[in-house]
Amino acid sequence: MPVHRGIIERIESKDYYVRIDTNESIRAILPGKIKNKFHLKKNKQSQLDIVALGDFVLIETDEENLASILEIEERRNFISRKAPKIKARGEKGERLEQIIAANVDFLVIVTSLSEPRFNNRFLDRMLVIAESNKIEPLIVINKIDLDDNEFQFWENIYKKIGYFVIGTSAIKRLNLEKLREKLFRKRAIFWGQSGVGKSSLVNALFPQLNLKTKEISDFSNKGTHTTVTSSLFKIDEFELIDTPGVREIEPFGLTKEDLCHYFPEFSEYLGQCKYYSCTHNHEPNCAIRNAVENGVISPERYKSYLNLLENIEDNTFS
Ligand SMILES: Nc1nc2c(ncn2[C@@H]2O[C@H](COP(=O)(O)OP(=O)(O)OP(=O)(O)O)[C@@H](O)[C@H]2O)c(=O)[nH]1
Ligand SMILES: [Mg+2]
Ligand SMILES: [Zn+2]
Repeated sequence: MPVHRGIIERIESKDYYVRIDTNESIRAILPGKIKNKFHLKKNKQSQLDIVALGDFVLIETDEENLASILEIEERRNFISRKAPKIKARGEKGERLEQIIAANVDFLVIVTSLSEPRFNNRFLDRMLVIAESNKIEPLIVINKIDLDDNEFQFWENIYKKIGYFVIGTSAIKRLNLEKLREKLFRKRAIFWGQSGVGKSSLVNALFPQLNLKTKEISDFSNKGTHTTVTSSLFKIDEFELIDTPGVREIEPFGLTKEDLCHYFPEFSEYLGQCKYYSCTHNHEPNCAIRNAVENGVISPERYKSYLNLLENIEDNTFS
């Protein structure tokens, strides 16, 4: 039986679409015995998905050209979040870890200034996910053709921290070449709220994909997601993942102690607080709070930190 190595480019309920070296896409299933083996071997019960988009797998095809997954390779990295509240929970009712994609070079966080409004809490949560998984984030602020009043303000905040920030318009085709250059020979996942223009950007970069985007006049469709399944596309030397819009975003497995390490601009002040176990929330002589008061750390970023910290204290993390 022929065995191939490939990458998972799409998952539709129990069907796994695997792209092999010849660029052919093969539909495969995940046999029960592999599922069990993987659970036992890797103790991954806390994860919702055994096989995720971007995973490298070995598949075997039989005479009828039915394929099954034989092996799942170790992930180089992955993007995950706490599974949405409606999804399956673990044995103790805890929210499981949902893997969005594995083995990526960039997390492209797509935002817009209006329609929908810029949401920096949301962006900061995605940045924390990128930092905690050691994946480089790129911040895209799309729809600059509509409104660029606040653009400079946010660009300054994130550029100062050292992040790559780019303002784009998928419709007016602004700054697309600069973004494309950055993505050359990389595997990048586009992630963000619904309607910010993820699919429009992917289309604008690679018109041959012709992905479905929201109709401008489609008011009946308000609040629903246009993209419903994540897909990995390979075009020449680019690999892009388009994903459905995210409604809520909670990083998985964060601890109070670790959180401050995922705000890069905090790093030079860590260890300088009066109390060794400072949470940088209320304690006197806190180096982080001082830096906020002195205008070195952005108050907006600090608010995002507190907002996440509070979530962890609520014990909503598992
Ligand atoms: N003015 C303007 N409109 C844009 C731009 N990019 C996208 N849009 C519009 O925004 C709407 C949403 O775009 P989509 O690409 O479907 O958004 P999405 O992020 O893929 O949404 P989901 O698939 O639901 O997550 C569409 O009506 C687009 O035409 C832009 O740069 N400027
Ligand atoms: Mg979309
Ligand atoms: Zn402190």
